[in-house]
Amino acid sequence: MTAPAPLADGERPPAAGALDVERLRASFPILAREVHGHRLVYLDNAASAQRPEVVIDAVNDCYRTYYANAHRGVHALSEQSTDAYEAARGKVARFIGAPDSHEVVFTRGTTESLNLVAQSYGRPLLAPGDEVLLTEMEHHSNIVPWQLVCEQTGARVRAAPITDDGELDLEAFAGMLNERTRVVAVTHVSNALGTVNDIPAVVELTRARSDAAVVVDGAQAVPHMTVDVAALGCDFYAFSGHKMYGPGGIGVLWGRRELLTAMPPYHGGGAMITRVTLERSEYAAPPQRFEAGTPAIAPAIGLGVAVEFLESIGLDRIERHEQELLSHTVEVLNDLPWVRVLGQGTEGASPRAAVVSLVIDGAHPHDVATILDEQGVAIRAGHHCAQPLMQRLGVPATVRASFGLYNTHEEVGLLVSSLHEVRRIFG
Ligand code: C6P
Repeated sequence: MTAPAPLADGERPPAAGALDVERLRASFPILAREVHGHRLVYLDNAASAQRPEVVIDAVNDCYRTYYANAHRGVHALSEQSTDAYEAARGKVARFIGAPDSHEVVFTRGTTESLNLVAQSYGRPLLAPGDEVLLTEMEHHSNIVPWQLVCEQTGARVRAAPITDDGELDLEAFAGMLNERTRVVAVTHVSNALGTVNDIPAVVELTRARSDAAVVVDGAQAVPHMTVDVAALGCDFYAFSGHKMYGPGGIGVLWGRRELLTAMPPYHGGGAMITRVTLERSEYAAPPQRFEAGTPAIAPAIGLGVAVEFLESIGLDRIERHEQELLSHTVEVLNDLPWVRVLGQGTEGASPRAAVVSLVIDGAHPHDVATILDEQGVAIRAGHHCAQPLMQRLGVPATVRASFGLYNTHEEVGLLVSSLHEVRRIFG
Protein backbone atom coordinates (compact mmCIF):
# COMPACT_ATOMS: atom_id res chain seq x y z
CA MET A 1 0.00 0.00 0.00
CA THR A 2 1.38 3.43 -0.85
CA ALA A 3 1.46 5.93 1.99
CA PRO A 4 -1.28 8.53 1.75
CA ALA A 5 -0.19 12.07 1.01
CA PRO A 6 0.32 14.30 4.05
CA LEU A 7 -2.32 16.93 4.65
CA ALA A 8 -1.50 20.05 2.72
CA ASP A 9 -1.37 23.32 4.60
CA GLY A 10 -4.93 24.26 5.54
CA GLU A 11 -6.38 21.11 3.98
CA ARG A 12 -9.08 19.41 6.03
CA PRO A 13 -9.47 15.68 6.49
CA PRO A 14 -12.92 14.22 5.68
CA ALA A 15 -15.60 16.26 7.45
CA ALA A 16 -17.44 13.50 9.27
CA GLY A 17 -17.02 9.96 10.48
CA ALA A 18 -13.90 8.15 11.57
CA LEU A 19 -10.44 9.67 11.52
CA ASP A 20 -8.38 8.96 8.46
CA VAL A 21 -5.57 7.80 10.73
CA GLU A 22 -3.22 6.56 8.03
CA ARG A 23 -3.38 9.94 6.34
CA LEU A 24 -2.83 11.76 9.61
CA ARG A 25 0.13 9.53 10.44
CA ALA A 26 1.80 10.66 7.25
CA SER A 27 1.78 14.20 8.67
CA PHE A 28 4.08 13.09 11.51
CA PRO A 29 7.54 12.44 10.02
CA ILE A 30 8.91 10.72 13.13
CA LEU A 31 6.32 7.95 12.92
CA ALA A 32 8.04 6.61 9.80
CA ARG A 33 11.23 5.74 11.66
CA GLU A 34 12.31 2.39 12.99
CA VAL A 35 13.53 1.53 16.46
CA HIS A 36 15.75 -1.54 16.99
CA GLY A 37 14.79 -2.76 13.53
CA HIS A 38 11.05 -2.49 14.19
CA ARG A 39 8.53 0.07 13.09
CA LEU A 40 8.10 2.64 15.87
CA VAL A 41 4.95 2.13 17.92
CA TYR A 42 4.73 5.34 19.89
CA LEU A 43 2.53 4.89 22.95
CA ASP A 44 4.12 7.46 25.24
CA ASN A 45 1.94 10.40 24.30
CA ALA A 46 1.05 11.34 27.88
CA ALA A 47 4.74 12.06 28.48
CA SER A 48 5.08 14.01 25.25
CA ALA A 49 3.32 13.72 21.91
CA GLN A 50 4.97 13.99 18.49
CA ARG A 51 4.67 16.99 16.18
CA PRO A 52 3.04 17.17 12.76
CA GLU A 53 4.90 18.68 9.85
CA VAL A 54 2.81 21.87 9.95
CA VAL A 55 4.06 22.63 13.47
CA ILE A 56 7.68 21.82 12.61
CA ASP A 57 7.38 23.98 9.49
CA ALA A 58 5.84 26.90 11.39
CA VAL A 59 8.73 26.98 13.88
CA ASN A 60 11.23 26.55 11.07
CA ASP A 61 9.60 29.29 9.02
CA CYS A 62 9.68 31.69 11.96
CA TYR A 63 13.42 31.24 12.44
CA ARG A 64 14.15 31.26 8.71
CA THR A 65 12.12 34.22 7.63
CA TYR A 66 10.93 36.67 10.28
CA TYR A 67 12.27 35.90 13.78
CA ALA A 68 13.12 38.84 16.05
CA ASN A 69 12.29 39.71 19.64
CA ALA A 70 8.61 40.44 20.28
CA HIS A 71 7.18 43.56 21.95
CA ARG A 72 10.49 45.34 21.75
CA GLY A 73 11.30 46.69 18.33
CA VAL A 74 9.67 48.87 15.71
CA HIS A 75 11.52 47.20 12.87
CA ALA A 76 9.64 44.98 10.44
CA LEU A 77 10.86 41.65 11.80
CA SER A 78 10.01 42.55 15.36
CA GLU A 79 6.54 43.65 14.36
CA GLN A 80 5.97 40.48 12.39
CA SER A 81 7.15 38.31 15.29
CA THR A 82 5.00 40.28 17.73
CA ASP A 83 1.95 39.91 15.51
CA ALA A 84 2.47 36.17 15.09
CA TYR A 85 3.09 35.70 18.82
CA GLU A 86 -0.08 37.60 19.74
CA ALA A 87 -2.07 35.82 17.04
CA ALA A 88 -1.04 32.53 18.70
CA ARG A 89 -2.44 33.83 21.97
CA GLY A 90 -5.75 34.53 20.25
CA LYS A 91 -5.83 31.01 18.77
CA VAL A 92 -5.21 29.45 22.18
CA ALA A 93 -7.94 31.61 23.74
CA ARG A 94 -10.44 30.45 21.11
CA PHE A 95 -9.32 26.83 21.53
CA ILE A 96 -10.14 26.74 25.25
CA GLY A 97 -13.20 29.00 25.12
CA ALA A 98 -11.50 31.82 27.01
CA PRO A 99 -13.69 34.92 26.91
CA ASP A 100 -10.67 37.20 26.44
CA SER A 101 -7.18 36.56 25.03
CA HIS A 102 -5.69 38.76 27.78
CA GLU A 103 -6.53 35.88 30.10
CA VAL A 104 -4.03 33.63 28.30
CA VAL A 105 -0.54 33.75 29.80
CA PHE A 106 2.27 31.98 27.97
CA THR A 107 4.53 30.00 30.29
CA ARG A 108 7.10 27.24 29.82
CA GLY A 109 4.51 24.56 30.54
CA THR A 110 1.98 23.20 33.02
CA THR A 111 4.57 23.08 35.78
CA GLU A 112 5.41 26.75 35.47
CA SER A 113 1.72 27.67 35.14
CA LEU A 114 0.86 25.91 38.41
CA ASN A 115 3.86 27.44 40.22
CA LEU A 116 2.73 30.83 38.95
CA VAL A 117 -0.73 30.39 40.47
CA ALA A 118 0.69 29.06 43.74
CA GLN A 119 3.08 31.99 44.14
CA SER A 120 1.14 34.89 42.63
CA TYR A 121 -2.37 33.91 43.69
CA GLY A 122 -1.74 31.62 46.66
CA ARG A 123 1.14 33.27 48.48
CA PRO A 124 -0.44 36.68 49.13
CA LEU A 125 -3.72 35.04 50.11
CA LEU A 126 -2.80 32.08 52.30
CA ALA A 127 -2.40 32.41 56.06
CA PRO A 128 -1.74 29.95 58.90
CA GLY A 129 -4.69 27.59 59.23
CA ASP A 130 -5.82 28.01 55.63
CA GLU A 131 -6.15 24.93 53.46
CA VAL A 132 -5.28 23.95 49.90
CA LEU A 133 -7.35 20.96 48.85
CA LEU A 134 -5.85 18.60 46.25
CA THR A 135 -6.65 15.01 45.32
CA GLU A 136 -4.69 11.79 45.70
CA MET A 137 -4.34 11.49 41.92
CA GLU A 138 -2.39 14.70 41.31
CA HIS A 139 0.83 14.91 39.33
CA HIS A 140 3.75 16.24 41.39
CA SER A 141 3.38 19.54 39.48
CA ASN A 142 0.05 20.05 41.24
CA ILE A 143 1.36 18.99 44.65
CA VAL A 144 4.86 20.39 45.18
CA PRO A 145 4.07 24.05 44.29
CA TRP A 146 1.27 23.96 46.90
CA GLN A 147 3.55 22.38 49.50
CA LEU A 148 6.09 25.12 48.85
CA VAL A 149 3.56 27.91 49.24
CA CYS A 150 2.11 26.28 52.35
CA GLU A 151 5.61 26.12 53.91
CA GLN A 152 5.96 29.81 53.13
CA THR A 153 2.59 30.86 54.56
CA GLY A 154 1.67 28.38 57.31
CA ALA A 155 -1.28 27.02 55.34
CA ARG A 156 -1.66 23.28 54.88
CA VAL A 157 -2.19 20.86 52.02
CA ARG A 158 -4.98 18.31 52.24
CA ALA A 159 -5.82 15.64 49.67
CA ALA A 160 -9.25 14.24 48.86
CA PRO A 161 -9.23 10.45 48.52
CA ILE A 162 -9.84 8.38 45.43
CA THR A 163 -11.80 5.15 45.25
CA ASP A 164 -10.26 1.74 44.49
CA ASP A 165 -11.51 2.24 40.92
CA GLY A 166 -9.33 5.32 40.51
CA GLU A 167 -12.11 7.89 40.78
CA LEU A 168 -12.20 11.04 42.85
CA ASP A 169 -14.47 10.38 45.85
CA LEU A 170 -16.69 13.42 45.39
CA GLU A 171 -18.56 12.87 48.65
CA ALA A 172 -15.34 12.81 50.64
CA PHE A 173 -14.07 15.78 48.64
CA ALA A 174 -17.22 17.74 49.55
CA GLY A 175 -16.77 16.80 53.19
CA MET A 176 -13.24 18.24 53.20
CA LEU A 177 -14.29 21.65 51.90
CA ASN A 178 -14.77 24.31 54.55
CA GLU A 179 -14.45 28.05 55.16
CA ARG A 180 -10.65 27.69 55.49
CA THR A 181 -10.30 26.16 52.02
CA ARG A 182 -8.69 28.87 49.87
CA VAL A 183 -7.60 26.84 46.85
CA VAL A 184 -8.87 23.64 45.25
CA ALA A 185 -6.29 22.22 42.84
CA VAL A 186 -7.39 19.24 40.81
CA THR A 187 -6.36 17.51 37.64
CA HIS A 188 -8.83 17.36 34.76
CA VAL A 189 -7.42 14.00 33.60
CA SER A 190 -5.11 11.75 35.62
CA ASN A 191 -1.82 11.18 33.79
CA ALA A 192 -1.39 7.76 35.39
CA LEU A 193 -4.94 6.35 35.21
CA GLY A 194 -6.72 8.46 32.62
CA THR A 195 -9.58 9.25 35.02
CA VAL A 196 -11.56 12.24 33.75
CA ASN A 197 -12.67 14.31 36.72
CA ASP A 198 -16.05 15.99 36.69
CA ILE A 199 -14.76 19.57 36.92
CA PRO A 200 -18.18 21.28 36.83
CA ALA A 201 -19.19 19.13 39.84
CA VAL A 202 -15.93 19.99 41.63
CA VAL A 203 -16.57 23.68 40.95
CA GLU A 204 -20.18 23.51 42.11
CA LEU A 205 -19.28 21.79 45.38
CA THR A 206 -16.43 24.22 45.95
CA ARG A 207 -18.58 27.30 45.37
CA ALA A 208 -21.30 25.94 47.68
CA ARG A 209 -18.97 25.32 50.60
CA SER A 210 -16.06 27.75 50.37
CA ASP A 211 -14.62 30.84 48.70
CA ALA A 212 -11.78 28.80 47.23
CA ALA A 213 -10.42 29.35 43.73
CA VAL A 214 -10.51 26.23 41.55
CA VAL A 215 -7.23 25.53 39.76
CA VAL A 216 -7.37 22.83 37.09
CA ASP A 217 -4.36 20.96 35.72
CA GLY A 218 -5.39 20.37 32.12
CA ALA A 219 -2.12 18.88 30.85
CA GLN A 220 -3.71 15.54 29.96
CA ALA A 221 -7.08 16.90 28.86
CA VAL A 222 -6.44 19.42 26.08
CA PRO A 223 -5.01 16.91 23.54
CA HIS A 224 -7.93 14.52 23.98
CA MET A 225 -11.22 16.39 24.43
CA THR A 226 -12.90 19.71 23.84
CA VAL A 227 -12.06 22.01 26.71
CA ASP A 228 -14.14 25.10 27.37
CA VAL A 229 -12.94 26.93 30.45
CA ALA A 230 -16.08 29.04 30.61
CA ALA A 231 -18.27 25.92 30.65
CA LEU A 232 -16.03 24.21 33.23
CA GLY A 233 -16.50 27.20 35.53
CA CYS A 234 -13.01 27.01 37.05
CA ASP A 235 -10.75 29.97 37.88
CA PHE A 236 -7.40 28.82 36.45
CA TYR A 237 -6.53 26.20 33.83
CA ALA A 238 -2.96 25.05 33.05
CA PHE A 239 -1.54 23.02 30.16
CA SER A 240 1.58 22.30 28.07
CA GLY A 241 2.23 22.63 24.34
CA HIS A 242 4.33 19.50 23.98
CA LYS A 243 1.51 17.14 24.97
CA MET A 244 -0.85 18.60 22.36
CA TYR A 245 1.40 18.16 19.32
CA GLY A 246 2.99 21.58 19.80
CA PRO A 247 6.58 22.55 20.52
CA GLY A 248 8.32 21.99 23.83
CA GLY A 249 9.12 24.88 26.15
CA ILE A 250 5.74 26.56 25.80
CA GLY A 251 2.63 26.25 27.93
CA VAL A 252 -0.39 28.18 29.04
CA LEU A 253 -2.01 29.48 32.14
CA TRP A 254 -5.56 30.67 31.64
CA GLY A 255 -7.00 32.68 34.52
CA ARG A 256 -10.08 34.81 35.07
CA ARG A 257 -9.18 38.37 34.18
CA GLU A 258 -10.24 39.86 37.51
CA LEU A 259 -8.04 37.37 39.37
CA LEU A 260 -5.02 37.88 37.10
CA THR A 261 -5.42 41.64 37.37
CA ALA A 262 -5.28 41.48 41.17
CA MET A 263 -2.21 39.21 41.26
CA PRO A 264 1.38 40.41 41.68
CA PRO A 265 3.96 39.31 39.09
CA TYR A 266 5.61 35.92 39.36
CA HIS A 267 8.95 36.84 37.77
CA GLY A 268 10.46 40.30 37.44
CA GLY A 269 12.29 41.54 34.36
CA GLY A 270 11.85 43.10 30.97
CA ALA A 271 8.50 43.57 29.24
CA MET A 272 6.34 43.08 32.34
CA ILE A 273 6.46 46.70 33.53
CA THR A 274 5.08 50.09 32.55
CA ARG A 275 7.66 52.09 34.50
CA VAL A 276 10.77 51.30 36.51
CA THR A 277 12.77 53.56 38.81
CA LEU A 278 15.53 52.41 41.07
CA GLU A 279 13.09 52.61 43.97
CA ARG A 280 10.04 50.83 42.55
CA SER A 281 8.31 49.47 39.49
CA GLU A 282 4.82 49.63 38.06
CA TYR A 283 3.60 46.49 36.43
CA ALA A 284 1.95 45.97 33.08
CA ALA A 285 -1.55 44.54 32.87
CA PRO A 286 -1.98 40.79 32.34
CA PRO A 287 -0.86 38.82 30.44
CA GLN A 288 2.40 40.84 29.98
CA ARG A 289 2.72 41.16 33.76
CA PHE A 290 3.38 37.43 33.94
CA GLU A 291 5.67 37.15 30.89
CA ALA A 292 8.95 38.62 32.13
CA GLY A 293 11.91 38.39 29.77
CA THR A 294 12.07 37.37 26.13
CA PRO A 295 9.31 34.82 25.61
CA ALA A 296 9.47 31.54 23.70
CA ILE A 297 8.31 33.25 20.49
CA ALA A 298 8.70 30.51 17.88
CA PRO A 299 7.31 27.80 20.22
CA ALA A 300 4.25 29.98 20.95
CA ILE A 301 3.69 30.43 17.21
CA GLY A 302 4.08 26.65 16.78
CA LEU A 303 1.53 26.11 19.54
CA GLY A 304 -0.94 28.28 17.66
CA VAL A 305 -0.47 26.06 14.61
CA ALA A 306 -0.90 22.92 16.75
CA VAL A 307 -4.22 24.36 17.93
CA GLU A 308 -5.34 24.90 14.33
CA PHE A 309 -4.21 21.38 13.47
CA LEU A 310 -6.33 19.90 16.28
CA GLU A 311 -9.29 22.09 15.37
CA SER A 312 -9.05 21.08 11.72
CA ILE A 313 -9.40 17.42 12.73
CA GLY A 314 -11.99 18.03 15.46
CA LEU A 315 -11.53 17.14 19.11
CA ASP A 316 -14.76 15.15 19.11
CA ARG A 317 -13.42 12.85 16.39
CA ILE A 318 -10.05 12.54 18.12
CA GLU A 319 -11.81 11.65 21.36
CA ARG A 320 -13.98 9.04 19.67
CA HIS A 321 -10.98 7.42 17.99
CA GLU A 322 -8.93 7.32 21.20
CA GLN A 323 -11.89 5.95 23.16
CA GLU A 324 -12.14 3.07 20.68
CA LEU A 325 -8.42 2.34 21.08
CA LEU A 326 -8.76 2.51 24.85
CA SER A 327 -11.72 0.15 25.13
CA HIS A 328 -10.13 -2.26 22.66
CA THR A 329 -6.91 -2.30 24.72
CA VAL A 330 -8.65 -2.72 28.07
CA GLU A 331 -10.85 -5.49 26.69
CA VAL A 332 -7.87 -7.46 25.39
CA LEU A 333 -5.76 -6.88 28.52
CA ASN A 334 -8.61 -7.87 30.85
CA ASP A 335 -8.54 -11.31 29.20
CA LEU A 336 -4.91 -11.85 30.20
CA PRO A 337 -4.87 -13.28 33.74
CA TRP A 338 -1.24 -12.22 34.30
CA VAL A 339 -2.00 -8.56 33.55
CA ARG A 340 -3.67 -6.26 36.06
CA VAL A 341 -5.11 -3.09 34.57
CA LEU A 342 -5.27 -0.34 37.17
CA GLY A 343 -8.07 2.13 37.81
CA GLN A 344 -10.18 1.58 34.72
CA GLY A 345 -13.33 1.64 36.84
CA THR A 346 -16.37 -0.56 36.60
CA GLU A 347 -19.81 -0.25 35.00
CA GLY A 348 -21.10 3.30 35.32
CA ALA A 349 -17.67 4.68 36.15
CA SER A 350 -16.69 8.16 35.02
CA PRO A 351 -14.93 8.32 31.67
CA ARG A 352 -11.27 7.55 31.12
CA ALA A 353 -8.99 9.22 28.59
CA ALA A 354 -6.32 7.67 26.40
CA VAL A 355 -4.23 6.06 29.16
CA VAL A 356 -3.86 2.45 30.32
CA SER A 357 -1.75 1.67 33.38
CA LEU A 358 -0.97 -1.95 34.15
CA VAL A 359 1.24 -4.27 36.12
CA ILE A 360 2.37 -7.75 35.13
CA ASP A 361 2.82 -10.53 37.66
CA GLY A 362 6.50 -11.12 38.36
CA ALA A 363 7.86 -8.47 35.97
CA HIS A 364 9.10 -5.07 37.07
CA PRO A 365 7.64 -2.25 34.95
CA HIS A 366 11.14 -1.08 33.96
CA ASP A 367 11.99 -4.55 32.63
CA VAL A 368 8.70 -4.57 30.75
CA ALA A 369 9.53 -1.19 29.20
CA THR A 370 12.96 -2.44 28.12
CA ILE A 371 11.55 -5.54 26.46
CA LEU A 372 8.85 -3.51 24.73
CA ASP A 373 11.45 -1.04 23.52
CA GLU A 374 13.35 -3.89 21.88
CA GLN A 375 10.17 -4.50 19.85
CA GLY A 376 9.96 -0.82 18.90
CA VAL A 377 7.11 -0.14 21.35
CA ALA A 378 7.61 3.07 23.35
CA ILE A 379 5.67 3.20 26.62
CA ARG A 380 6.51 4.71 30.00
CA ALA A 381 7.29 2.76 33.16
CA GLY A 382 7.62 4.28 36.61
CA HIS A 383 5.64 6.33 39.07
CA HIS A 384 4.69 8.88 36.39
CA CYS A 385 5.45 11.75 38.78
CA ALA A 386 2.45 10.66 40.83
CA GLN A 387 4.04 8.95 43.83
CA PRO A 388 1.13 9.58 46.24
CA LEU A 389 -1.17 7.90 43.70
CA MET A 390 1.17 4.91 43.43
CA GLN A 391 1.13 4.63 47.24
CA ARG A 392 -2.65 4.73 47.22
CA LEU A 393 -2.75 1.99 44.56
CA GLY A 394 -0.19 -0.07 46.48
CA VAL A 395 2.30 -0.34 43.62
CA PRO A 396 5.75 1.22 43.25
CA ALA A 397 5.33 1.78 39.52
CA THR A 398 3.19 0.86 36.53
CA VAL A 399 3.57 0.26 32.82
CA ARG A 400 1.67 3.01 31.03
CA ALA A 401 0.55 3.04 27.41
CA SER A 402 -0.91 6.37 26.33
CA PHE A 403 -2.59 7.06 23.03
CA GLY A 404 -2.60 9.92 20.61
CA LEU A 405 -4.67 10.71 17.55
CA TYR A 406 -2.26 8.80 15.27
CA ASN A 407 -2.33 5.45 17.09
CA THR A 408 -4.03 2.47 15.48
CA HIS A 409 -5.70 -0.78 16.44
CA GLU A 410 -2.80 -2.55 14.78
CA GLU A 411 -0.48 -0.84 17.25
CA VAL A 412 -2.65 -2.04 20.12
CA GLY A 413 -2.07 -5.53 18.72
CA LEU A 414 1.71 -4.95 18.65
CA LEU A 415 1.59 -3.72 22.25
CA VAL A 416 -0.25 -6.83 23.32
CA SER A 417 2.04 -9.21 21.42
CA SER A 418 5.04 -7.48 23.03
CA LEU A 419 3.46 -8.05 26.43
CA HIS A 420 3.15 -11.73 25.53
CA GLU A 421 6.89 -11.68 24.82
CA VAL A 422 7.45 -10.26 28.32
CA ARG A 423 5.36 -13.08 29.73
CA ARG A 424 7.37 -15.65 27.77
CA ILE A 425 10.67 -14.23 29.06
CA PHE A 426 9.52 -13.99 32.67
CA GLY A 427 7.66 -17.27 32.56
N1 C6P B 1 3.28 14.44 32.78
C1 C6P B 1 3.83 12.20 32.13
O1 C6P B 1 4.56 11.34 31.63
P1 C6P B 1 5.11 19.69 32.11
O2 C6P B 1 6.25 18.77 32.41
O3 C6P B 1 5.21 20.98 32.86
O4 C6P B 1 4.86 19.89 30.66
O5 C6P B 1 3.79 18.94 32.62
C2 C6P B 1 3.70 18.51 33.96
C3 C6P B 1 2.45 17.74 34.16
C4 C6P B 1 1.45 18.28 34.94
N2 C6P B 1 0.28 17.65 35.10
C5 C6P B 1 0.02 16.48 34.53
C6 C6P B 1 -1.32 15.83 34.73
C7 C6P B 1 0.99 15.86 33.74
O6 C6P B 1 0.73 14.69 33.17
C8 C6P B 1 2.25 16.51 33.57
C9 C6P B 1 3.34 15.84 32.79
C10 C6P B 1 4.21 13.65 32.02
O7 C6P B 1 2.78 11.89 32.70
C11 C6P B 1 5.65 13.86 32.38
S1 C6P B 1 5.97 13.56 34.09
